[in-house]
Amino acid sequence: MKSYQAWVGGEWVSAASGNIREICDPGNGEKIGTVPEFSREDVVHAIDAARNAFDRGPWRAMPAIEREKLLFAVAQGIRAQAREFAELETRNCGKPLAESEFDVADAANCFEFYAGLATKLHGETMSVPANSLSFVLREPVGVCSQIIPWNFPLLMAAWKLAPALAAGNTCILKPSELTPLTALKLAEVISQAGIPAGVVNIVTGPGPGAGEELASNPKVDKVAFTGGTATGKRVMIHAASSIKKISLELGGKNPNLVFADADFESAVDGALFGAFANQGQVCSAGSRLLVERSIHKAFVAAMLEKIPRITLGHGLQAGVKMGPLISAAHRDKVESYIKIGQEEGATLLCGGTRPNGLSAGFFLAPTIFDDVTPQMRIAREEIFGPVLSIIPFDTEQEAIDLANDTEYGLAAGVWTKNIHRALRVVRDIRAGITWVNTYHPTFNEMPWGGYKQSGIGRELGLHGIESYLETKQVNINLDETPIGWY
Ligand code: TXE
Repeated sequence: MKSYQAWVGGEWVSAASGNIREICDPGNGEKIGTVPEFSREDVVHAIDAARNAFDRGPWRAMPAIEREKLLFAVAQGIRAQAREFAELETRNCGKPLAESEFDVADAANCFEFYAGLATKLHGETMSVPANSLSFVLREPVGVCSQIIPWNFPLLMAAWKLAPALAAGNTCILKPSELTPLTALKLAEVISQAGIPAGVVNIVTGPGPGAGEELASNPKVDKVAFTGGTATGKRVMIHAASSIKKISLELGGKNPNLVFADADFESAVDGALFGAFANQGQVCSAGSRLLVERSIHKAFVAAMLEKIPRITLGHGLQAGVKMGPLISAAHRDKVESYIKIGQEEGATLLCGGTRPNGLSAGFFLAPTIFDDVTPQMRIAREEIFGPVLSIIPFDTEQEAIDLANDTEYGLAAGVWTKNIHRALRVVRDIRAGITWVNTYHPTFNEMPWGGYKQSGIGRELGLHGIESYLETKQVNINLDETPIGWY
């Protein structure tokens, strides 16, 4: 069992108290490492290091092309150890190795995308009414707190750090207390790449305490948060105390709409993958399946036929398609929703139970509820596990209304061969990410984020760097005569 340290001010450090937290492999319950359990005071040191690196360090003033080279070196460092990163990710968060491999490659791509963007940031100039030369400068926001969840530990670290660093900010990143290991390994890569001390700080500790300090400390200029909507609301309240810039990527109860004219086989695959990838622990999971009534029964039957192919097991085992949930407590929460669904009168078609022979890990069989009505809690609340709720519909308008009948607005999928219908539905759905005849692919080039209570702002793409940039107007008087006002 490896004992990890946090990365602060260019040094590996422990908590001042010496407190540690044991990190567990959710696939078998084994302890796989320890990390420091930071207090608020420990976090303050990391914030001071980031503040100092921003105010007095070389990063902000460094030519963009030098920052670009360093970020490319981070991407190369990730690729050079892709196998180690993927295995560590699977051991820490449970997802099948193939999914971790995909995430690791995507994390490297994310650093490359923003490395390239570092040299393309630019201001603008406008013609103004006075005799003045006026232009706009884009500058880094400053010190950024970045708080991320446990479902995509390395990828979320990349989504947060890469744009912030490209823009010239300094960062304090806190991974989830459950999944800190790949973020700490990333700190090794970042230091080897030559990013100056204090520019990136990786702290480990609990949300209440360490996380709250990051969200509230007045020396922090911006908070970027990904996690549950309830926690996001608390982060907003903390950030309000010093009017920090905020960006939030929160939960979803995402509709996946299947019309009778869809390609049947592709839609069945898409419905299952949308719901069960990463054990359903995905903010954009297609957890509400809306199916046109004329194909509803046949569609459900085809899905059930494929369920046995979702092999459960430890993510490092060959052939495994579904790993464990992140923790015993989270599985309890997901199971409580299965009970709620049964009590509400939905029909449990499959799953709902823990699989045989895997009792050491936090496994739960893929679960499908049919005959779900829009008022049921399993149709409205984010369950964040392998639980799919199916709701039939009769008309296109009804499908759109059902899709929008949610406090969330993160993602939505549409399956149809009718291009007119696809575009109408995409236009009318209130969500930040939409898919037509596919579900889940995301690109570093494209903006990611939600409408309504799914968040504020966008990550990724050209939009993703916006929230890491300040905008300054500069007005230069070209007229040498005094103003003579008084
Ligand atoms: O996440 P939290 P939890 C949803 C999902 C899940 C629920 C709760 O429905 O069941 O949230 O999961 C830090 N101040 N999502 O409790 O609390 C915490 O340490 C500052 C959706 O595991 O959102 C971690 O680093 N920070 C989601 C991060 O917030 C705080 C992904 C996320 O934890 C804090 C995960 C506080 N008071 C869960 N409390 C998505 N949208 O992808 C916690 N944290």
